[in-house]
Amino acid sequence: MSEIPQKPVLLTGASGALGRQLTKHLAGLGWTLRLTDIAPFPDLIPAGCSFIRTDLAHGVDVLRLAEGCGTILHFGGISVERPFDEILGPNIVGLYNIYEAARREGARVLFASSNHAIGFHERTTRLDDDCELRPDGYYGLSKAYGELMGRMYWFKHGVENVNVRIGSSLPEPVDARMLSTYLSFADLCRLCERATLAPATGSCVIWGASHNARSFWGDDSRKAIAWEPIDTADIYTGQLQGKLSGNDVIERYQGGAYTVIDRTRKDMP
Ligand code: 15L
Repeated sequence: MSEIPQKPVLLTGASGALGRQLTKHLAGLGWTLRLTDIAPFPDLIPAGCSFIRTDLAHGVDVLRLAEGCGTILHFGGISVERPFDEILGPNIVGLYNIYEAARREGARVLFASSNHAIGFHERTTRLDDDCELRPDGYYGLSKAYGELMGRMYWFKHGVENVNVRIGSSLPEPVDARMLSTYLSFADLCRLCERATLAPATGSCVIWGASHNARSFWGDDSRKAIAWEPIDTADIYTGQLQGKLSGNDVIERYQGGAYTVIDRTRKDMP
C-alpha cells in the first residue's frame, strides 16, 4: 500500500477535467481530499472526500477551506486564454488567496502552471527549468506570475511549492505539437502523488510532460520528488506527425495556437 499524507489535501479546480482525474486517483489511494470548484462536482463524491463550492477570489472562504490541510493541489482558475479582466479574479487574486492560506497553514502548494508561461520560445530550443519566462497571452502571464509568487512565498515565508508546467494533458495527443507536449493523466496523477509525499521540495519547477522523444524540455527538479513519467506520446508519431496547423507562427513556437490569439505583430513570421 502506498503512503497516505498525514493531513487532508485540498484540491482546487476539482470539477475540471484534470481535477476529476486526480480525485479518482488520489481518493482511490485512500487519501482524505477536500475538493473545491466554482462549478458543481459532476461525479459521485468518493469516500473520504468532501466538496465545497467556492469562488477562489473570496479570501475568507479560501482560508476556511484550507484549515488543517498539509498540501494544496491548485488546479483552480481559468485554464485557457481569456481577456485580462476575466483572468484577474480567478488566476491572480485567487492565487494570492491560495498562497495566503498556505502560509497560514504551513502547507505546500502544487501549482498547475502551464507551457503557456514559456510559450514564446521556439520549438527548436530545448529548455531547462530556469529558462526565461515568455508568456504567450494573459493566461500564460497569470501562470508566470503564479510561479514567481511561489518563489516569493518560499524565500520570504518558507512556503514550499512545486510548479508543474503542464504541456497538454488530454486522454491522448491530437496533433503533431502534442507529440512533444503530451502528459498522460496517469503520469500527472503520479506526479501530484509524489509532490505531496516528498519530504522537502523548496520552490521548484517540473516540466509536466510524459516521456516523449520529441520533447521541447530538459532539466528540472523531478529528482527532488522522485518522479519519472512512464507513458509516452511516441506511439502516436506515425498517426500525428503530419497533423500540422498550416500557420507558420503556430508551428514556430512552443505555445502553438495560443501565440496567435489577438496577435498584432506583423514584422516576423
Ligand atoms: C493549457 O495550459 C491549457 O489549459 C490546455 O487547454 C491546452 O491548451 C494546453 O495548455 C496545451 O498547450 O496544449
